[in-house]
Amino acid sequence: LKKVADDVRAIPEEKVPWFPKQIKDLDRCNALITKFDPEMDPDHPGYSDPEYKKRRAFISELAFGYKQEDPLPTVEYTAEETATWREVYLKLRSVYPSLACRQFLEGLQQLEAECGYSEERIPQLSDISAFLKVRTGFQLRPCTQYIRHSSAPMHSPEPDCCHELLGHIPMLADREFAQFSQEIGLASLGASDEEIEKLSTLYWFTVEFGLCKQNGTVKAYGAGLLSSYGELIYALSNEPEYKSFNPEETAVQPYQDQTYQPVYYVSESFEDAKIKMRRYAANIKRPFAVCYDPFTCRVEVLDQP
Ligand code: NLE
Ligand code: FE2
Repeated sequence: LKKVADDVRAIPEEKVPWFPKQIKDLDRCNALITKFDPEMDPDHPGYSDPEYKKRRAFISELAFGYKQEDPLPTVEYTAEETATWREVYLKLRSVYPSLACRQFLEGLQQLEAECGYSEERIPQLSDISAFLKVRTGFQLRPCTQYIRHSSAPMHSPEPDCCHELLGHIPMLADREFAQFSQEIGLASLGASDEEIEKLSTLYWFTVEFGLCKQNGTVKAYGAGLLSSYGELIYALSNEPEYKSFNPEETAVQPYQDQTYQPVYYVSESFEDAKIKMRRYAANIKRPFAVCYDPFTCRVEVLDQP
């Protein structure tokens, strides 16, 4: 606490709300609730399966109690869970070469070669975290380690291990994309609720459901597409509407989180998306600026005249 206080001394206190400045501070940000919890949502595929709900609750507890100094939890998956993973993996794997962007395919190939990714077993977080750390500097904290209900392998209303491990991880092995994600995160620190709402919409239409052009064809890079066979096929069919990515407009587009999106945003390239996002973030009004210091792995708060 003393250290945090030292850092903000130069800036009047009321100007800087609390936000995490180092990884350990994320221990205070664990109280995440997902909207599509099977206990509350009658449309959740696991809603009337008490065994499933018990298992899901047990696995999600591992993440709630996690502290930075703890080892990443390992889950012993059951034969039924592994069978769901296999089905999801094989189905998606068969369409990735034609529908996923180049960066995703490269990341997945490396994960298969070096990190034990395969249809045979669900990879564990500690192996993946070590893999990512040397590539892009990203590290994992426990996320949703439970798996979707076996009755609906091609689309889940909530994130699960298929979504995290197949949707997000291969992309986070790409430097340009990892930097793009970091831009959004830094922009959100200490921003107003209204700005955060816009940033989460931007995150939704890029990191989760983004499309990009590659060699004249549209490909998927969003994790919510790359972990859902159903939506991946739909997003790249001629049914949905496409708009070109433009942060000011994208930030206020209403979105769908229960089923497939009616509209997707297409970026010219990651480079282009990153430049546009950086410009957008620079225009967000905050009475201070933030900067990530890679030597201390801390976010520094700078006074802004
Ligand atoms: N619909 C996605 C899937 O089936 O993997 C999960 C969405 C997470 C935002
Ligand atoms: Fe996600």
